[in-house]
Amino acid sequence: VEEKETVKSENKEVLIQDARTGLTVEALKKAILNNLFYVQGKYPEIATRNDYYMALSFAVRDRLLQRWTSSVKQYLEGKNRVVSYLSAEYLLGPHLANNLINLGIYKEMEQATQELGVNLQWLIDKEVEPGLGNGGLGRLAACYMDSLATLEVPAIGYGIRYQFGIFEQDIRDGWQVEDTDNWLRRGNPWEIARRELNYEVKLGGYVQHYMDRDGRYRSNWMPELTVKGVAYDTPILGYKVNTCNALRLWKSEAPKSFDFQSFNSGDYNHAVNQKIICENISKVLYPNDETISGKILRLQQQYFFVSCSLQDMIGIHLRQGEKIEDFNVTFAVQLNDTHPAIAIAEMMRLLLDEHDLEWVDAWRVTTRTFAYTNHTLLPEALETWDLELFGSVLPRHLELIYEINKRFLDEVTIKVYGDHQKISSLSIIGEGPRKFIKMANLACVGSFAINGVAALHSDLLKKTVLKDWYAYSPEKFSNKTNGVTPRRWMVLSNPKLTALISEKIGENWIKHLDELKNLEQYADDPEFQKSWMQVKLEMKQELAKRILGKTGVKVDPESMFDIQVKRIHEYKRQHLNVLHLITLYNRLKQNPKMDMVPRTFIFAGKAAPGYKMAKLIIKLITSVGDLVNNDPDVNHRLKVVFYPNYNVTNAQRIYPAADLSEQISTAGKEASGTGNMKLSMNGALTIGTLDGANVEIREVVGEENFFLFGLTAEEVTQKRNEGYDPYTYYKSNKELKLAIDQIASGYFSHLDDKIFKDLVNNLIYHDPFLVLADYESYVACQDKVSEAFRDKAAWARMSILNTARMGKFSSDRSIREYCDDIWKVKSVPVHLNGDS
Ligand code: B1N
Repeated sequence: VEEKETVKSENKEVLIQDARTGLTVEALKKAILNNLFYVQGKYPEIATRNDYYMALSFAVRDRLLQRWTSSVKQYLEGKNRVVSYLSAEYLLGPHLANNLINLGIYKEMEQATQELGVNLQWLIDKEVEPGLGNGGLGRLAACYMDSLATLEVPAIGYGIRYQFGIFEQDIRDGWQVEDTDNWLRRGNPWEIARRELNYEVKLGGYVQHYMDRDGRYRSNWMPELTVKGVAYDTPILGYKVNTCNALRLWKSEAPKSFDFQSFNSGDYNHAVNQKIICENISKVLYPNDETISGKILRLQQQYFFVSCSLQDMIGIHLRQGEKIEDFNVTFAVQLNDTHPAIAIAEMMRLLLDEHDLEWVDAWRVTTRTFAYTNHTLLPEALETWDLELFGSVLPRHLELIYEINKRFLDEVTIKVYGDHQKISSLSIIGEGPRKFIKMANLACVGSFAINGVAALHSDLLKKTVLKDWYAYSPEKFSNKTNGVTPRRWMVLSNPKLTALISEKIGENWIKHLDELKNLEQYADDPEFQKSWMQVKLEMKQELAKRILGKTGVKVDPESMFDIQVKRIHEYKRQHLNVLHLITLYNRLKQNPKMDMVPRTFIFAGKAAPGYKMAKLIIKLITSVGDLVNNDPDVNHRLKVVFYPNYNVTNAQRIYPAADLSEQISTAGKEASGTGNMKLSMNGALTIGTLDGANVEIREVVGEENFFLFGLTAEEVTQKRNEGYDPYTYYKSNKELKLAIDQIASGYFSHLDDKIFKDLVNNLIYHDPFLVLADYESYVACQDKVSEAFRDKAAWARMSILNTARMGKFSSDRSIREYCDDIWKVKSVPVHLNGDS
């Protein structure tokens, strides 16, 4: 199988093909059989589905590695500036199909597997996705890795190789039940363990100070525990380019020395316990989205991966023969929210304590290295650490933060003379009954750039949470509106739409999403409209099948698929959606003969396991569903589905089937949203508030193609300041009152009037997210949506225009902006080794 053959390929860059690199059907078939035999140890007749999946994946991986080694070689030769993306979360989704697409061999592989008597889709569906993230923030990191590689930018993503990712969600008796996500159970063909690439990370203990022979103050951190971080690399290939970057995730282990010391002295228990403590650090992802837990283990996780990553970067930099003072020339390091913000103190520690720089020099390097992205305005998501707890884990960093803060506040005091309020708001250390460390402030002092993730969000940052920072250093601030990769979210998840689009305007749009605008000319073409809606119908039929299989609910693919899929959170207002649903139900009950546009309400999303109200909202959705789905008066005109275990795999199946995209957060609360972009790209129309990136989506698709409702961010603030009273809304709107009274009385819960009590009371007496204030406007807007859905041609036109105008929301555009404005990096085209 190893013999080489020279082939003439369409892709001129591939000159030599063999069973490990060839892209032809023959080469792929050989590779699969080869792997089945030599890697899985099976012959075809006894190979399992998993054996085939593994054999196929290794065949693909070989081809990635060929591009990877070429990329590394190219990068090292050219001494190119490298982007380093630090993120505690990467929500990658399954690799196999995505890699086939980016390699440009999907069709070839389909044929190869078919000739071997197995079905490619069947193998693709076998993959367990790495759920190493909670939601939008983790998924954004994954989209950005795809775009960096596609734009041929030298980059490394750093993070944590959680042994258990985000929990799997099961629905039992209408409630969310969590199950551990043992994603590594059958092995992971997409990673390469780099056992030799490991670093030690200290934790706890105390710091000794002394003066060395040169009269220099020295610090010696005597840790309570030392853990080892081992690198696991996942290749990330760009779309139809040779650039293949690394996602380097750290696994925590016990350093060898520990085992031996205790083992030799006979304390076997101690040795085993130490091992467990060390391994626990990368054991499990914290399942909270937008809330902080303040737990020691989470701080240890953050420091662990940041320290490994910085040590790794410094190693790479020095091995290139560069001076430590020039670190910031080699690397631009992006902090994905404050989760890795400890990097600023760790960089200082490494430069001062390990590389002997003076404070000013170390600070200069540090503040030219880091840039910080803020992802939320929610106060409960702003990370702080109890100072004592912080000092018990990172005693040296606490000293360094004091010093950073002291020098900074000296500067501030001169500038803002006498304004104590300002000084204390800029301080990294918060004062209260207990002192605390403000990670956002650490990130702001230590970074040369600060950005928000949508225009409105960046604007509100400057006016609210980072107001004093903006006044202090306005030059650091900019906006970088989020984007999503069209490779995964269109080409991979919606092949039929992709084919239809490409048939009309060619394939260039996949890399240059702005070219989708060439579709506009077909928006009024009845033939095209028909094909467009036919694809939508087929995707709805497929989803309907899955819904029936997973939930037992039979839905009508001709009905409007009204979709809200995202984490369950009060600010995202899934309960507002439910109130509308109940309202439609009541209208039907009161007038069963009325002519109503049939709707299928589809919800999906996980609730943080400790978030009571979010879990109650899930129970509300399923309870209303149980009643509505089986009411003969409704006669199938309304259906309610809670699609369990929302993740990347399921998202790929849901987006293409959406008619209506629900983006109904309280204005000013959703930093950007990215599901809104994916749904619109797939031809869904949006009903939404002026929040996050909705504002910009509406701007580009046109207000006539977007269903707008609700208070603006400014009106929300104003209403609160005036003393918002939800009860008056409840009392004065009949349909609203009826819906709420029904929930309260147990109408949807077999007359149990206690179960939703907290939810109802919260709504009518507090309503922190102004659900009741927006209800009327929302329902009126939904009525317009229903009317619009009756006119099939007009709807098709709006749907086509939505897709056609979404070019801006490619993550390629976002990454290009980061590269030009913040990182100052250029692309470096990669040639395959052995190629000229
Ligand atoms: O980041 C996404 C945005 O599109 C969303 O609007 C935003 O909600 C999301 C603590 C977070 N912000 N903050 C988080 C996640 C985990 C955690 O432990 C906060 N996620 C977002 C991408 O910009």
